[in-house]
Amino acid sequence: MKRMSAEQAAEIIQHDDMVAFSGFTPAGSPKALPSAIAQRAGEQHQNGQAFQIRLLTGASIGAAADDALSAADAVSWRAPYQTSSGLREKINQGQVRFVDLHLSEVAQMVNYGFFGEIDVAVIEASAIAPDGRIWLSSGIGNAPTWLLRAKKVIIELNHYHNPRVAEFADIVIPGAPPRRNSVPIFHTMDRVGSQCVQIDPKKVVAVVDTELPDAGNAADKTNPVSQQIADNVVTFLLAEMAHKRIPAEFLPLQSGVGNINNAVMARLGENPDIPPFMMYSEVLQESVVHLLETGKITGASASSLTISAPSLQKIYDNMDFFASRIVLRPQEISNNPEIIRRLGVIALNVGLEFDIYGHANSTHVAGVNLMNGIGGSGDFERNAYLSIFMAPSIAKGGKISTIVPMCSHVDHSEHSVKVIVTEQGIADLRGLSPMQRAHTIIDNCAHPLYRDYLHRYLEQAPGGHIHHDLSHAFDLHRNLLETGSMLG
Ligand code: 0RQ
Repeated sequence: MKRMSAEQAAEIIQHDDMVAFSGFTPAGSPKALPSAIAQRAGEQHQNGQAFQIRLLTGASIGAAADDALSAADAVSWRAPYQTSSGLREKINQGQVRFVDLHLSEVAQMVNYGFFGEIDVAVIEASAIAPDGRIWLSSGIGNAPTWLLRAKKVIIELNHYHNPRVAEFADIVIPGAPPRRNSVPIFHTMDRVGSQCVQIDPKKVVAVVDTELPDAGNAADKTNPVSQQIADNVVTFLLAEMAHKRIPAEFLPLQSGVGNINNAVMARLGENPDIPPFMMYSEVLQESVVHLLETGKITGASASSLTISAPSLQKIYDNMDFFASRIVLRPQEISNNPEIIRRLGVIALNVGLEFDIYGHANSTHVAGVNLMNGIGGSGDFERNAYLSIFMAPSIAKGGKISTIVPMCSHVDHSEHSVKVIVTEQGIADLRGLSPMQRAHTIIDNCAHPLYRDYLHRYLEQAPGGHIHHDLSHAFDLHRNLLETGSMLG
């Protein structure tokens, strides 16, 4: 297998190639090739040559990597999720074609050829054997599928990782329809696959040695609003337990990323009335490591360890403790609808806005500008035992209400959103008709600044089963776009 520098390996990649990166969030993503590809694009452009790749990933990659690639105009097409401000700008200017996909579906779509062939996979590995066995690192994502489908494979062999990281991996690839077998995961921590991926070693065209930690995401800040939302979520879950709608041993949790989710995990962790529980999630963030240590979390399944370098080091230093408590799966398994439904996962995600009937917008500000993408939120919320959506009731100091008459873009529909929680309170929508939902959401979740407006809208809106005034449903959004504030 040919050892070479990242710059030499980048020469293998050609204009318009479909390139697929390993990892899920910065965890397990390539560290050296993104900037080498950006540099190659810059050089090619200077020589008057076209050079842009089409880029598939697991979820986000390091924001710096997406920023570098988009700043160099190195990407023409991108899927399925991103969190970089530079790339976001290019997408919203129409310069990069972005396809926003449910993360569980991407591997299957590639297997069926929905996006054509993968020319080159760039995969971070913790180890590689001459016979073509490849061990991954702190994020699995779609790497197993990329390894099997790509015509050529570039391996970033990252010596930073403890080789024992592969003990977390449980790699299984579901078969093809119409006779696809069930994935026999009947308990959060069940292991059903292997620790490595076997490919034809002849496909490995380059091995690039690196020794780099996963790029950290911006540190989450705790704030009183997030804390209040977290308290409301805990109150709701305790009431569900008291009503025996959550069994005494609790149910596995999925938790998204960000301030609010971190606050929820911390509050659940410190509450003595919440029993020890498990996570069946897509990302494990910082707070989970601590809760595994205290025993509050007894096992965690995900696709990546999206944690700081010191926390990852702590895990590597205590592998005997963590190896049986963490399992990392390909994202089509961590986010698999069949398993999420079977295990009765409680899904905790954050949205940008909700309408008075319970539709949720997670992705497009004022219906037009992409924020990040749907990520795995849809995989979980549609199939969860309880889908809980959270948000502050206002954004931008009150210029924006996150409760609006009609969502300007819908990612999650009223048919599957079960509970909405803001710092104002809890709207439990189960069993409520649309008109009951509207009153509950306005009274319990909307900010007092916007409650009268929303009630007035509802009173004046004509309709049948659902009431809407189609000529005024987007007045708040129009005000925002025209004046910078929803109240005008
Ligand atoms: O902007 O930072 O400039 O003030 O949006 O909002 O409240 O900090 O919340 O960081 O948790 O992000 C939905 C984007 C929330 C995220 C979203 C502005 C607000 C702020 C961020 P500023 P907050 P968060 C797990 C599951 C989809 C993917 C997903 C997300 C900024 O949670 O991308 O769930 N979710 N994945 O001021 C205009 C509104 C707004 C608004 C907030 N209504 N209009 N701007 N903001 N509401 C992860 C994976 O899938 C890998």
